[in-house]
Amino acid sequence: MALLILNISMAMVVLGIFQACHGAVYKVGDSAGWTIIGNVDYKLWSAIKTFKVGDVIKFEYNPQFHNVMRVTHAMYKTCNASLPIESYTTGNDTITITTRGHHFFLCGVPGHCQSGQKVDINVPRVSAANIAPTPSALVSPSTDVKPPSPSSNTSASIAAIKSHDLVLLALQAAVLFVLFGFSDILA
Ligand SMILES: *[C@@H]1O[C@H](CO)[C@@H](O)[C@H](O)[C@H]1NC(C)=O
Ligand SMILES: *[C@@H]1O[C@H](CO)[C@@H](O)[C@H](O)[C@H]1NC(C)=O
Ligand SMILES: CC(=O)N[C@H]1CO[C@H](CO)[C@@H](O)[C@@H]1O
Ligand SMILES: [Cu+2]
Repeated sequence: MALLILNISMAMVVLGIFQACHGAVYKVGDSAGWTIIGNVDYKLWSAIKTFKVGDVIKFEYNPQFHNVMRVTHAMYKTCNASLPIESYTTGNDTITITTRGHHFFLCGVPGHCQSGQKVDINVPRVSAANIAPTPSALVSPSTDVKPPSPSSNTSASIAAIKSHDLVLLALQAAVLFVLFGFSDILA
């Protein structure tokens, strides 16, 4: 019985890690939120993130003073809020990214976009997520590496396998190891 509970809880830990990885929640502006106060650099905020399809973008703000509009690139560039693709006004808006490419958002309150309240959520069209390591790739990493040119292309492809994914796999391996280790002890 204790073993069963242990197995279930371990499975939930693995599942939790998996879900956390495949649908991260990003709060725009972090603790500052969606605002014109404090000159939050939303360009920098998004530039240092690696967004993926399935991620959730969260806008938190006082709906009396701000809103969220998804717009085209041209409207984003010129802060034109006259014909948004989508509008959000709850002050606690969560938007799940379902497609690759750029997703442009701005605040439609006059002057706010011009003050920098706009953000570009970019999911790279060709991303490292496309070449996620498969078990076979991890077991035999050297088979498809060309020996004559180890410099540029090999390092490029290794860098493409995001360390994030490797950490995840290592974590899952560790959890499974603990699971089997405990099973042996209790059995
Ligand atoms: C704003 O965008 C809308 C929709 O694309 C367009 O019809 C309108 O002419 C634009 N206004 C300005 C001032 O650029
Ligand atoms: C926003 O909504 C989520 C649930 O959709 C809730 O858990 C969270 O507390 C809300 N945050 C604020 C600031 O209202
Ligand atoms: C053999 C091979 O794939 N060569 C490629 C190495 O990477 C450069 C660009 O980084 C490509 O131009 C080569 O075709
Ligand atoms: Cu605003």
